[in-house]
Amino acid sequence: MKEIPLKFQMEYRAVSCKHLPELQADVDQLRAANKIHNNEVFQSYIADFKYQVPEDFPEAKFVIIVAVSKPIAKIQFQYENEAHDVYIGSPYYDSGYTDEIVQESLRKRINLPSELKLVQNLKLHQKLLAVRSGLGVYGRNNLCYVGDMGCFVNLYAFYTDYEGLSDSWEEIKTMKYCKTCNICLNNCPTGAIREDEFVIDISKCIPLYNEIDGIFPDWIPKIAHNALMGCLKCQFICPGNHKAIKGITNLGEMNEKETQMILEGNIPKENVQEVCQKLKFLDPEDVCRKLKMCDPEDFDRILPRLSRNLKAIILREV
Ligand code: B12
Ligand code: SF4
Ligand code: SF4
Repeated sequence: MKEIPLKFQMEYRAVSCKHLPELQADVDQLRAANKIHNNEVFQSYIADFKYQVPEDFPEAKFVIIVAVSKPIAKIQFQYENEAHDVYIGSPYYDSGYTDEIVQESLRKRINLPSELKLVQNLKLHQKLLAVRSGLGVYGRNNLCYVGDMGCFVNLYAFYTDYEGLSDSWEEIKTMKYCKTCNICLNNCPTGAIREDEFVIDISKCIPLYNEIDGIFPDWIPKIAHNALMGCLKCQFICPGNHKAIKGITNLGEMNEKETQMILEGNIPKENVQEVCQKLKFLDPEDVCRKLKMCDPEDFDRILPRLSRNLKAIILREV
């Protein structure tokens, strides 16, 4: 049986399915108050999320929310005799464990009898579930913080028909540091984090634009771009991450030639495998984060995005 490597921390909570209507009510209230932005891309990610017992698994009794530590990564690009440390947000690179491994590890942790099921569900607002279960708390940047792992975690949700779990249910909580802290608000380069409203303005949130193809909107300041994919400005400096930030994964170095190839968006076939391997890049097409490492065969599809994002960081060209 495969297990999550020991260097990663894993925590979980179980929520009885009887709370699903309450979870859905949390989201419905937010929607009714017009706090869920109607940005098309954002809506395409969350439109079919629903807290309800899955139709094809009516025996489900609990939904288990799991957090597994996932440090951010750093890769050094050599360009015109200068070294540029470029960071990659935690969802976008392969750290060595897969959904299947998380699932198997969870089975073992909860001693799931072999005749019972554990079914992953990607169509849930996972942070809310994590916070409601008491596994984590919200930060002002709207991320979910789980103990010493900070917000550098992958979240996973699984339904199970196992009844031998205890129901964990809490009020929605904010991280205690946030009471007296404004750091992320002041450091967000686009003003997505707001003074007077807890829910961030996701239409201003950089990952919404740099995860996908396209030209960056010109209201994003040139100096805002800070990660090969995603954005780390509200996470790097957050006191809630002071322990987790020490565990950055070092992905090594891209030499001058490789950097140039990525900037030009043109990698000869014979180099693709190696570049792909070094970047350990996950397929961002799957926004629900199936954590499938980008296939070298498919790298052509991702390359324009990487090239655009790297140019924005190293050359400040957008
Ligand atoms: C859509 C999406 C995005 C969108 C929108 C982000 C967003 N804030 O919604 C974009 C592309 C911008 C994005 C960016 C990122 N994402 Co994202 N994303 C998702 C996805 C698919 C859905 C999120 C969602 O449901 N949003 C809807 C909003 C409404 O939900 P919410 O933020 O929980 O909102 C709740 C609170 O606002 C609360 N609330 C309302 N009022 C109040 C008031 C108070 C006082 C309190 C305490 C709470 C509260 O109620 C809301 C729900 O009812 C999830 C995966 C999943 N299936 O859940 C990953 C996920 C949230 N993303 C993740 C990550 C890591 C990121 C990035 C950090 C990646 C990066 N490095 O760039 C950034 C962070 C941006 C940010 N500051 O939020 C992780 C988060 C891990 C964590 N520790 O929280 C997830 C869970 C993926 C995963 N499985 O690991 N993401
Ligand atoms: S930077 Fe400060 S306000 Fe923002 S999430 Fe972290 S502790 Fe909270
Ligand atoms: S991810 Fe970047 S743009 Fe989005 S809220 Fe955080 S700092 Fe702002």
